Amino acid sequence: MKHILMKLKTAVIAVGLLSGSAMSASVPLVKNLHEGWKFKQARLTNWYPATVPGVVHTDLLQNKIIEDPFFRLNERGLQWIDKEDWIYETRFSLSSDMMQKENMDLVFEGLDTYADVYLNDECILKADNMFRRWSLPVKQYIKEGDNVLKIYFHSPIKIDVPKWDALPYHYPASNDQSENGGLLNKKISIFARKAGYHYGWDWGPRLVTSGIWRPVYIKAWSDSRINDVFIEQKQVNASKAVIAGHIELNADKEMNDVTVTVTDEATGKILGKQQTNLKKGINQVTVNFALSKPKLWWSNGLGEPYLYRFRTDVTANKEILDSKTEKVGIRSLKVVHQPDKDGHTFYIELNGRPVFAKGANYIPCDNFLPRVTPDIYKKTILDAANANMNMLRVWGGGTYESDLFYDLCDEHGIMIWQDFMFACSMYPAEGELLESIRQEAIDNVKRLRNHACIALWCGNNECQDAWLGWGWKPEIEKQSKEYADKVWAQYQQQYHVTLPEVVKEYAPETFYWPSSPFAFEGEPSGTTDGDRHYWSVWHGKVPISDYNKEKSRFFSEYGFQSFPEFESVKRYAPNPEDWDIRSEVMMSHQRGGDHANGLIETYLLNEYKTPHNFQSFLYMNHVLQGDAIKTAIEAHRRQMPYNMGTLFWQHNDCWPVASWASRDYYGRWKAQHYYARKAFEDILISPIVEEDELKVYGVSDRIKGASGKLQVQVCRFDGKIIHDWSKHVSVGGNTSQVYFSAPLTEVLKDTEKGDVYVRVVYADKSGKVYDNNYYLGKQKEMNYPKVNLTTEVQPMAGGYEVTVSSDKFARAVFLSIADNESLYSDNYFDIQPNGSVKVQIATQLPVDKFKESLKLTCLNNEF
Ligand code: BMA
Repeated sequence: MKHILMKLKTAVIAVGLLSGSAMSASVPLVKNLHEGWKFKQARLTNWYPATVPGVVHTDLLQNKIIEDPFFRLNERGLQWIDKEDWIYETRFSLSSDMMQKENMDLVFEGLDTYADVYLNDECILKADNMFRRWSLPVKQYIKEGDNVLKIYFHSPIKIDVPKWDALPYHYPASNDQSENGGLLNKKISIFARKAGYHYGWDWGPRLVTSGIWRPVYIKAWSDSRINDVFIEQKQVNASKAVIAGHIELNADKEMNDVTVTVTDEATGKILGKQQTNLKKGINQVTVNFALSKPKLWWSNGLGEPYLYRFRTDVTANKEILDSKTEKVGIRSLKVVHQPDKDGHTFYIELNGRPVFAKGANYIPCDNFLPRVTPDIYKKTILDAANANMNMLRVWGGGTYESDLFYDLCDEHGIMIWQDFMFACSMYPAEGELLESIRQEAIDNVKRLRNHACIALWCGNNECQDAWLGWGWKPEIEKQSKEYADKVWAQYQQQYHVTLPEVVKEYAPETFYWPSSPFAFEGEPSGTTDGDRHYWSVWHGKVPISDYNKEKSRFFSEYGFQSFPEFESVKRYAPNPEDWDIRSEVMMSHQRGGDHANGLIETYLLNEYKTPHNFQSFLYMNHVLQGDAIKTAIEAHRRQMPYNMGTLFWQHNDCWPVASWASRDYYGRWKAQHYYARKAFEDILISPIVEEDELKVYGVSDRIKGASGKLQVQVCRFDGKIIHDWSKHVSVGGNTSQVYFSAPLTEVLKDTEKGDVYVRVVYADKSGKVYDNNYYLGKQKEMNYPKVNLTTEVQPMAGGYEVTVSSDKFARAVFLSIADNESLYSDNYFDIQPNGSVKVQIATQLPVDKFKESLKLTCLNNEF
C-alpha cells in the first residue's frame, strides 16, 4: 500500500513539473558529437573510422593497424605513435530547433593534449591541457546543413622536446621512461599537462596518447543557461544544515524577474527561492536555505551514505529556462590537523566523529582512459566498498577521475583523498604553464566540489620529499644554486600559493594539504606529524615484521609487489617460454625491473621457501604479498588513535603487470584483497607478540561498543589445543585496546613455536564472528604438515558452491578455475584441522568443465 502511495506521489510530482513550466521551448538543447569521426596520420592520406571519445592507440587497434599494446612485447613496437601528428574529423548538422537558439557552446570535456580545433576551417581553439574542460561560443561559425569539425593533434613529444633542449638544467621526473620512448634522458613529461603515467611508471608502460578522450557536444540555448551550481554546506550538524546554493548563470541579454529555485526532488519541496534581474553575461545568484534534522551522509561502515537530489530551476515568465540536478550528501567533513603532545594529528572527522581511514591508493584503470567502461568503474568502487574500505586516494600521476567515479564513491561512502595531478617530479610552474595549472585546478575543483566523497585536496605526490630527500636538490645545486632556488621557488608558488588559493576560493570548506607525504613546508615528512609513505618494507628490504614497529599519524602509502595469478598471466604471456619471471615478456611487464623481482625473491627466501616452479612462484608471491599487507593494516589499526589512517599502495592496475596492486588489471582479486577485506572489518581482533607477551588487541571502528565472547587458543597444526582461554568482553567503539595478555612461555607450554598457530575468535551478541590466525615466526619456520584437501561441488544459481575440507590446519588454500570471468566469495583462506570452508564461485562453466579445471593449491603442500 505504502509502495503504491509512494508511486502515486512521484507521478504527481512529475506531472506537476511538466504541466507547470518544464514544457518550455526555452530549455537548452544538447547534441553529442560522437558520430561519423575519421582519423589519419597528419602526413599521410588514408583516413580510417574513429571512435569518440577515444585515443589514437585504441583507434589504430580497432582498425587492425596495430596489435594489442598490452600483449607480450607489443608496447615496444608502438613508440612511433606519439611522435606523429594526428587529425580527427567529423561532419554534423543541427536540427532546426537548435539552429533557432541564440547561442551555441561547443564543449570538450577533455582533449589530450596539444589540439588545434577547427570549425568549418576556422581555428577556434588551441588546447594544451588534457585536464581542462573547454567551452567555446560557436554560433557565428555554425552553418545550416553540413559543418566540419576538425582537430589537429600535435605530437606531445615534438612539442615538448624543444622545451627540454632549451633549458640549461633539467627538472627531475623519476618515473618518466624516456629511454623506452627512444628519447634517451629527455624526461619531458613535466612540460605537458597530461597524465604523468602515460610516459611510463614503475608499474606502467609508456604509451603516450592523443585524442578526444572525453565527451564533446554542442549546447544551444537562448536567454539564459545554468553554467554551474555549487551547493556550499556552510554548517552541518544532526539538527541543522545551513546551505548556500551558488548558481552561475549565463544570460544573452538583460532579463528582469528571473526566479531561481532549489527543490528537493524526493519530496518536491521547494527549499529556497531567489528573485533576481540578470545582466548580459555571467551572473552569480545565491539561494540560501536550511534543512532541519538532515539525513546525514556517512562513510562506508558507519551508516547510510544518503544523497539528496537538489534541482535548481531558472524560470522567467513562467517558463523554465534551464534546470540542473545535483546529488548531494549532507555532511560535515574536516581534516583535523592540530598540535598535540606528540606532534600534529592528521585525521578525518565526519559529522563530528573521528574516522579511521581504511583503503588504498587508486591509479587510472587503463592506459587508454576512454575504454574504462561504467562496469569497470562500478566493479572498481564496489571492490573497495566490499573490502570494507572507506577511502581511496586518487593519486597525482593519473587523472582527475570521471564524474561517474565520484558518483559511485558518493553512493558507496568511499571518501576521496584527491591529489592534484603532479607526482614524483618538479614542474616548471611559471608563466603560461602556471596559469594553465591554475585554470585546470579551477575546472576540477568546481567540477568536483558538490561530491560528498571529496575529503581533501592535496597538492602533489611525493614532490617535496623527493626534492629534499631523494638527492634532487643537491643534484641541481651542483650545477648552480640559482637553478635550484628557481625550481624551489616555482614549487612553493605552485603548492603553497596557487593551488591553495584555488581551493580556498572555489571549495572553501575543503581542506588543502600541500603534498603527500607532508609534515612542514621545507622539511621531510616524519612519524609524528602529518602523513607518511612507508617503504622500508619493500624498497628498504627490512623484514615484514617491521610494519609492527613503525609509527605514523596517517599511513597514506606502503606496499608490496606480486605478479598477477597464472590465469591472468596467460592472457598477456600465453607462451610456455614466457613463464619465467626473468623471461623477456615477464620482465617487460615488471617495470620495477630486476630490482623488484630480486626483492620478491629475497623476501620469499627470507620468510617463505623456494617455489618449485613458475606457478608455485606466482601463488607463493600472492600469499607473501597478502600476509605482508595484512601485517601492516593490523599494525596500523592497533596504533589508533595515534595513527588514524592506512591506505595501501595500490588498489588497481592500468595494464597487466607485476605491481603492488591488490587486484590485477582484469579485476581479479589477489590474496592481498581478500586479506585486506578481513583486516578492514569493523572489528579487528589482532594477536601480536610484544616483548615476549602474547597480546590480543580488539580494534573497533563502530560508533558504539560491542559485547561478545573472545576466545584465544594456541593450536597445533594437527588440531591439538595447547592453550584455551575465553572470556566475555566488551569492545569499545572507535578504540584500540588489549583484551588478552599472557607471557608467551605460559601459553606455549614447551611446544615449539613452529608447530602452532594462535587462533582468536570474537563472536558478538548479534552472532557476527571475527577470527584471525597468527604465527609465532616466519612462514618458513612453520612445520606445516602435508594436508589432504577434499572438495564437494554443489551447483547454485550462477555457479557452484565448493566445500573444501582438510584433515589438518591448511594454510592459504587457493582455488582456481579456467574461466576469466569467474568471481569467488573467498580465496587464499585457512582451514582449521578437520574443518571445512564453503566458497561460492560465480561462473558460466558447465559442471564437468568446472570440476575438470578446479585446482587447489595450499602452502602446506607447496613447502
Ligand atoms: C609510491 C607512489 C608511486 C609509485 C609507488 C611504488 O611512492 O607514489 O609513485 O608507483 O610508490 O614505487
